Amino acid sequence: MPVEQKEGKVVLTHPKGASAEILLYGATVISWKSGNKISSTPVERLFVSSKAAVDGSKAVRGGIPVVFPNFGAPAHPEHAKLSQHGFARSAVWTFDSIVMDNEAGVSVRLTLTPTPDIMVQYFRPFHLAYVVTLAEHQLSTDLHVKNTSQTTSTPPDALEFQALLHTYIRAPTSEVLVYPLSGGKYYDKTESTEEARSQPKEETRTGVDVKKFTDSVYENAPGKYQVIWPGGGLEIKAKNFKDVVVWNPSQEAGSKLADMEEGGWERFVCVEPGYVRGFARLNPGETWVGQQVLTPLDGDRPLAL
Ligand code: TA6
Repeated sequence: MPVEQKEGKVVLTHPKGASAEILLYGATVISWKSGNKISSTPVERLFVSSKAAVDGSKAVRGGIPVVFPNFGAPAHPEHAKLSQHGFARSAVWTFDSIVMDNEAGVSVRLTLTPTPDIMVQYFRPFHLAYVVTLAEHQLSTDLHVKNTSQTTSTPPDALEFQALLHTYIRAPTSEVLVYPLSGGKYYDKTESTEEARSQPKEETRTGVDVKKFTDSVYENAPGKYQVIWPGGGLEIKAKNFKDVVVWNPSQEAGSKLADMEEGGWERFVCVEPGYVRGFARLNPGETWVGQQVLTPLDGDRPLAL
């Protein structure tokens, strides 16, 4: 049964054993089990805290939360009433259709349009579609944002937004390295003052570790990343997500998260493709698509990038 809908989630099963589970709440992927070219046995590739709410009571602490229309605290006047990371990860999406179901893989489409709860905090019309595709050794997640405004005002009713896929990669935090960020410009959100947080830094490390509290926003990042640890790894390819965030709260911040399991900060790194520096802008009728493709690596050495 390649696509099953049950208990508020959609379960995808690949003929060769891979699987994925997507909550309709937040369109959050809460599980992705996959083998790789060396070992066909599917293993869980994402981290979800055992204390995470998966009952729709709050955004999931783990998996792949969908962040839209704002990343972090609202910075755009139109987002003033929104909470951190926007409403998409806390809204109930609609299962729209099965896009593909064959030997190559299985793909489903979820949609979100303004609900009454959204409209009390955000006035703009929009249409989101989230297409999740499971292949034998790959998971793709594509976010389609459309400005559905019908007005012909001058200037046109533009939709300005940020978007990010907040991917929690299951990995040994003390040993994981993220490539290739060297030479990139990033903003360090762990700095104690707003002034320091707003000053760009240059990344000098070949492989970025998260051995300490890390919350770095890399602007205009490469768009292809490798997350490597002894004995494992994951490749992330991103399209139109021009930036990438690397986050691990360590015990310092992780122990303060009510839905973070004890020591959970030692078992993941967030590598989050996003459009978060500045705002993407769509005129009426225009659509933007951000894509993330996750592929388990066969070993723990960075492939030629
Ligand atoms: O993506 C990193 C970040 O923005 C951190 O600053 C931290 O707040 C994290 O997201 C988790 O945010 P959440 O609202 O899910 O607790």
